[in-house]
Amino acid sequence: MSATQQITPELQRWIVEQATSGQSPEAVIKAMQDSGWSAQVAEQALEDTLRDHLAESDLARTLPPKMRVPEPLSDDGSLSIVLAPAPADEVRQVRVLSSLMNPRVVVFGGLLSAAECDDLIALARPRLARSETVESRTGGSQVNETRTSEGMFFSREENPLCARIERRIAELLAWPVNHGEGLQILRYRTGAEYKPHYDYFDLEQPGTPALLARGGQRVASLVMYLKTPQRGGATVFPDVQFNVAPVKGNAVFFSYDRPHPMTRSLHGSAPVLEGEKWVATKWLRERRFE
Ligand code: PD2
Ligand code: ZN
Repeated sequence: MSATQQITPELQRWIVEQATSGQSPEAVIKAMQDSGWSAQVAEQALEDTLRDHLAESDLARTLPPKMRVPEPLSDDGSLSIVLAPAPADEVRQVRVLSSLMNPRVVVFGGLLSAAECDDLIALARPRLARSETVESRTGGSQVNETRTSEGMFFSREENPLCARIERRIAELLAWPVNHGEGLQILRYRTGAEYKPHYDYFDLEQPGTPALLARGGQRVASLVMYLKTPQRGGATVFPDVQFNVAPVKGNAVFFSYDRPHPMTRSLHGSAPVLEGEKWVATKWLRERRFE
């Protein structure tokens, strides 16, 4: 094809416009020939452009619809967010350490105090059990080899510490406390990991409708680090090769506006190589979660 016969985005738009306004392929090719295109190149351009256009619109039809997601308060490029004191809390300056748009990931510094991290661990420790993952085939849960941590769930606002942290998160992310699940605590001993996965519920699985009945989809996750391991244990986003260091008091937020891999929200916990890692995970739902 000569340099004068490049299929530019403008030409592609024009071809799609002609086709969708009812012009026959012959008329489109004739018009292109009249403006200097060879018949063969014009036919090829028409075929390629319409095939790509159809593939895109098929994808748009089969994608689950977009949902509203939480967005960290005033993430306008400022490097810290001042949270007004919620009841029983004090003014808190949370640092924005990193921010990515696609996938949407924000790393916060200083979300929890050292004492809050220690207290959550102390409350959770006696209740730890081998972690289970939500089993979306049935809507129940099961022990899973991809997740070698131990964990427990607090119910929402189960104690004053959980309630205070939940109010802080609600303010930071502008998402109501009652749209969140209770905090999940995980302990990873040396060697433990959580293989890459998505946190949203898979629409293909038969157990998903039962999970969605209680508050709709998960639309965002906040993983808060309660104990820094000596080595390893980063939270990883393999699609964009982005790793977050698990530093006590810090947190990583990520959202997914549809239950689809195109959100690039695949994430996992790299194995802890030395020491122990503890986290608290908060999942946020579309609607009120009861
Ligand atoms: O502990 C983590 O870094 C981690 C990684 C992936 C936690 C979760 N997922 C989770 O709780 O869903
Ligand atoms: Zn996860």
